[in-house]
Amino acid sequence: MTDANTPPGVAAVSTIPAFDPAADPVAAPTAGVPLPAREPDAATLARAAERTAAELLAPPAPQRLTDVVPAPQQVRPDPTEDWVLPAEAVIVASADPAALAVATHLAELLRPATGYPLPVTDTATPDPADGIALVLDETADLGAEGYRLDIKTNGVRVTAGTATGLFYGVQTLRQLLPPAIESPTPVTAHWALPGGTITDAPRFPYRGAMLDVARHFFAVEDVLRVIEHLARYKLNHLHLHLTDDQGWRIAVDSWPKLTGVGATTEVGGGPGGHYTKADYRRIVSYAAARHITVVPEIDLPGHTNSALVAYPELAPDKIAPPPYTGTEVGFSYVDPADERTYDFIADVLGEVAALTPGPWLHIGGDEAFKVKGEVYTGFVERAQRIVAGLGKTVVGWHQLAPAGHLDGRVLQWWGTNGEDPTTADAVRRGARLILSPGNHAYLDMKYAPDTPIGHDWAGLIDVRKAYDWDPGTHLTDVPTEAVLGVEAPLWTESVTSLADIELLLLPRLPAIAELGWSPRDTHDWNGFRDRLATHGPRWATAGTTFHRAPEIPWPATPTIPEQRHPNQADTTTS
Ligand code: TNX
Repeated sequence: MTDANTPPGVAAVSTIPAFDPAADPVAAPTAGVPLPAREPDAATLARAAERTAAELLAPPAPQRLTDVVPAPQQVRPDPTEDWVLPAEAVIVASADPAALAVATHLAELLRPATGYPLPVTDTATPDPADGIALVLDETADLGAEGYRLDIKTNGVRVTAGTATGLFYGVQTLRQLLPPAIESPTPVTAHWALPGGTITDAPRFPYRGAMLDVARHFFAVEDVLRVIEHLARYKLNHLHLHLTDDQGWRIAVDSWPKLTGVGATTEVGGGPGGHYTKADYRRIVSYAAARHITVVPEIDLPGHTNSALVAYPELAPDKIAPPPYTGTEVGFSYVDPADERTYDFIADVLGEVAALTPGPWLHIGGDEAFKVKGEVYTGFVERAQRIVAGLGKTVVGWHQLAPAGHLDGRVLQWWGTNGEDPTTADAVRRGARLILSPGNHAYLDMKYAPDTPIGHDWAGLIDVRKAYDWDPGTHLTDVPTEAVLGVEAPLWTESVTSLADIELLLLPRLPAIAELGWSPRDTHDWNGFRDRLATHGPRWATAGTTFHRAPEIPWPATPTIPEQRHPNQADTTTS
């Protein structure tokens, strides 16, 4: 593998299989070169050494075209068309700023590990020419997010009707390169791609994950890392739970004490923190560059202790409660009987809407145990109208269901029992659903009793439990057409670092992503398990923490170092 393509300063070879004496023709005569009964002569030894070297240096077989998560709609392998990315490859895109941005993103993904220059250009009619072409073709009939990926001996072509489709084609392409592509520094490898064609498009338009930045605050950089994980698995929404009892995390100019006072706490007594408007814009644009829409949540009328500490006038008794750093829920609420509360909501939602290019505004609505019956529905209906007045589509937890319908409204269902007549009724009145069943999609649930962090109120969720359900049929009396998609929420009462986040996200996030993207007829636990296993070495190479779930046949290679959480004895036992 002393490759002319190897850039100077390249680190050690990472893809040569570990030397195995049992497979060594010198040490094990049956494996290859027959050795004479007595001492081998020099020529025989030289031939054996040559054979060993050739075997070790032979290019490893490329990934299989089918080893993609989420599973594509259609895969047609053609091993006669395998291709190797050359050092001089050029990435050429259609002459369109968004297509060019995807090409630049691809180059940025491939440059660190390959060390190749991978210049990016655009032209009216892109052609692979032993490189990679990203072709926008509105006549391609691939839908708003679909793509076709053709890998042939003369290069790779990704075709899509939109830049979003090209982006997803690029994510697939990335998974088809060897795991070493995830290395942050140059490595020598045979950058082979399996020949054939993939044609792909998602099952559901909404595929998301939620990060609770209120219970514990996470720096912008951590959120950007989470966005990268979403993008890799073709998720297109990041829901940020921005406010809760333990902290208010988004700057609001018209109510400055929300962050001035309300952001200084978090679960366990840590310092908290908040996003300035510039921070939030940075998150939004980083997400947008990865074709991900941010869904901001301001949780109302409950989960508002941090706001009440800052502005006691919003509290029912007009007395500031003490700051809260515990993990109970359901005790706080803004005063639904005071007009000032609705001024507050209009101001806050107005500023958040102005910062948010996406169509959604999430108003929470969960666990407001002390605001009951008509007072609750009346409050929600006013809040829904405020959102509509801002030109946004309202999203709320499914507790919003009994409130009056408002055009386009979306309920996020987090129940654990699919018999939910109240939600089914709201759907009959026009609501659409995002499914986040607590006992399948809640990433804060433990995998197993010994998972060092997380909850278990909705049960344990191992990878199979996360994977084995159907969003299209999960709720009784709710038709598939009412399901906008799926979302995996990560609540962070027990989560304090990026490593914690990743431990709970991986490998379950890809399972939820597959439910959102892949056609139901590809659903197959055994196949998923095998495809998912190929991602272990990728995460390991990228330095990403993940749970070595015992039900996944991770490849037995030394390329997966143990990823251990500091609190964790051993994640491999259940
Ligand atoms: C319920 S799910 C909550 C959150 C907690 C979570 C812990 C939902 C809408 N509300 O306030 O963080 O359980 O799993």
